[in-house]
Amino acid sequence: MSSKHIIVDPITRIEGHLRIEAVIDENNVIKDAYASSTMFRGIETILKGRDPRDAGLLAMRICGVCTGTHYQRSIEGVEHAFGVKIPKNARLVRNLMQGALYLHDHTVHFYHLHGLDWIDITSALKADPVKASQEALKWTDTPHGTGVGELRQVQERLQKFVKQGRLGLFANGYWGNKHYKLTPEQNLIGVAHYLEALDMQREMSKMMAIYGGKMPHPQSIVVGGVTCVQDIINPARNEEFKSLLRKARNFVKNAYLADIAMAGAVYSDEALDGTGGGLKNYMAYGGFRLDDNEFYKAKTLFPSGVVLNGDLSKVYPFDQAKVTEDVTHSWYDAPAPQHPFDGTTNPHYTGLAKKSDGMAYLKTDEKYSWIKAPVYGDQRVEVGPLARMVVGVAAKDERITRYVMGFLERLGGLLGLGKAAPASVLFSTVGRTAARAIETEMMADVMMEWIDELAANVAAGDHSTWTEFDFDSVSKDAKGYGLEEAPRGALGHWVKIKDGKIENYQAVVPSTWNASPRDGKGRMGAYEAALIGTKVADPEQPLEILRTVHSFDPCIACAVHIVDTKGKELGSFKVS
Ligand code: NFE
Ligand code: MG
Repeated sequence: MSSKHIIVDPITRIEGHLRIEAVIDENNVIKDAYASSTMFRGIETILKGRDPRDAGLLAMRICGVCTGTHYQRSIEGVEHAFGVKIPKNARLVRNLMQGALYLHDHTVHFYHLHGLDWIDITSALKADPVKASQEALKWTDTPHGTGVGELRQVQERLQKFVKQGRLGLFANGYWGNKHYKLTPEQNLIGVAHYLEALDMQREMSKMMAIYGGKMPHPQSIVVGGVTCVQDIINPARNEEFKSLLRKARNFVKNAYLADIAMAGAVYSDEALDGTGGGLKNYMAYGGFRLDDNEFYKAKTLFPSGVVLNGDLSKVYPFDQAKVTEDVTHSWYDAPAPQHPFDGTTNPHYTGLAKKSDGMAYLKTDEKYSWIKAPVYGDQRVEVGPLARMVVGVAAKDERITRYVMGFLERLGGLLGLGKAAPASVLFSTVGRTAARAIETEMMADVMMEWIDELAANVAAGDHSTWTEFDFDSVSKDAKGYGLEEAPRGALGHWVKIKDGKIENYQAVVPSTWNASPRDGKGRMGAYEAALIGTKVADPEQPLEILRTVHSFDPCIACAVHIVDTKGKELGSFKVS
């Protein structure tokens, strides 16, 4: 049987350096796939020996994309270790900041990182703006920025690029690939929203900056609470946040979600046949505390849990003790899979192998990635928005079920099924992308409740923002973890403190779970598994690989937490 290798390196429109090697058969169907991070960092190592109160400031530098999320997790790990309970205002503000991150990150992801895997930019030139404006009304009653004049302007802007012979920010796409299915009018709507989203993400950033002082890398969270006191007790600041939230929410509902319904309906065959489904094991650490109960006893917006083999009738409780990292196929040395409290980061790079064709290939039987392979119990799992929605539905969470069912009913209607689309459509690349939009809408709605709750709490006279924490009076030996749901999925920081200093520190991050290589038992990571069985229309333009990998929203800086100081060659795209 003949087989060909498709190497995509680097994958673009992601954060960091990721290489995918896929093997396709004579029908261009992917039979095997390997995901490799080609960059190394080392922040967990830097944290050793530090004062635990400083951990957040260092750990935040793991990533500026899911900005502030490592900062919060790190501080919560230390709070957990010392049993520090934060005031209600601090909890709400942390949720609002993290919620603003979701709005920002998911919007940027869909339009600027992933959208062009579905939207054919140049096809939009052929659209009739009048028809496109009517088309937009099919997907929402109150479309965003799709008046005839507005669409005509977008088309003119695009035309200018093309006439100059350079596509600028749209250069190097696989335009015209036959796996693009939207009509020119639908593509024009997508392009219009792509441009709008550039403005919108600025407004979403401002939301984070109101309570965070700046964005990226907010500065207002400390062990015990938050420092943005004036922004909390001043009703004008809360109102400013709310007014930005209203704007963001409108965009999410009338552009993002509408476009997802449109793309979901047009690409529904790829959802119905489960393209890109992959592992079908889903895990959430759970997150966004809804009350002030003790650590990990609070009710959370996203329940924690594990769903196996896409079986929504059962949800297994999540237990952090069952998390380990395996480095059999990762460029590290460790004697056995390790729980993060005892995890090590000892790099051992063994390189790629040059073959007779002169190309370098991953040594897939040995070590081939800077990402470790996390394992839950004895399972490889996927994390992220889809995992949160799946676990939420399986756990019968009322709110999540309502949003997910609302979307499936709408999709069923659009497809003329006469009933809701089956939940199994979620177990696909399209489903993963839809789940992210569904949770963005839910987040925008629930943030409206939180901002009102915050304003009401302050108005009732509670101005508390920080729980005094006297480091001198606590035991100097402690350990704790900060577990949450970052935009890309389950994120945990584990900290062990000895004699008042950090003795060990490990982060197990969403993209570590999803982008990981094989584990010691040869079982694939989530990206790898999701690529298997996908047909590539044109191996010279591996659009389908981008689609599935992008649907996870890779962030390799997060996944590895290390910097390439050697300037290693990242290779080039090659089909052989
Ligand atoms: Ni660098 Fe991150 C998120 C975290 S990814 S983007 O979301 O944590 O794994
Ligand atoms: Mg780690």
